[in-house]
Amino acid sequence: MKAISNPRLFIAINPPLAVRELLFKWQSRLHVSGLLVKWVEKQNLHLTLEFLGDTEWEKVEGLKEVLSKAAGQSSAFSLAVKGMGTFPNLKQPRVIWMGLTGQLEELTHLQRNVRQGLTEQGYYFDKKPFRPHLTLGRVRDAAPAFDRQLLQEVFTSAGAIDSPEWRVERIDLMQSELGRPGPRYTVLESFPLRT
Ligand code: 2AM
Repeated sequence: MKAISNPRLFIAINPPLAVRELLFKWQSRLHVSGLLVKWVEKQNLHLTLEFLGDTEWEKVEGLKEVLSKAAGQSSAFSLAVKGMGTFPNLKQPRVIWMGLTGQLEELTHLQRNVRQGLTEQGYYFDKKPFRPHLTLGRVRDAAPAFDRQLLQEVFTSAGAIDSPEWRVERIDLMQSELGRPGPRYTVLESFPLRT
């Protein structure tokens, strides 16, 4: 039975377990940084293409059509994890993320197709450029005591890694249910890219 309240939705690329294991290892290198971080759980690590937020159930079928079309207009591509950083900056880190390398143009093309399809359906997004990343954690309290040098060192070594590529062959419409101890993400439907 469908829940009555509006689902909170986003569109994501979910990397395979081997990639999530790698991200998890990098998370653990920052555990001694002194930052108080809510780390993203291993099963939840993902790349967000678009965040939709609360969406009426009645709109979900239309949304699926848009996503199916956008995915079908994009070819499968390869990505690998590389680099680490913080939003908005290293001085006041709020989000700790890992970056990507590989076929980034294809990724950007896919994200543009998704956004365009959604915009045509009346969804609105702010104009911030797409900065593909995999969020590792969100800083709860940027205590002045955190070890910025350690952070910088870990970021530098993450910039030099040679991680295995994975093939992105689908995008997922995700539901996020907020709760304690953290959010629960469910794949509502997957949409294959052109292979
Ligand atoms: P992220 O990709 O930087 O982690 C699900 O909540 C996902 O949607 C998160 O991973 C999050 O960002 C992304 N997102 C983007 N805008 C958001 C917002 N206003 N509220 C919550 N999540 C948002």
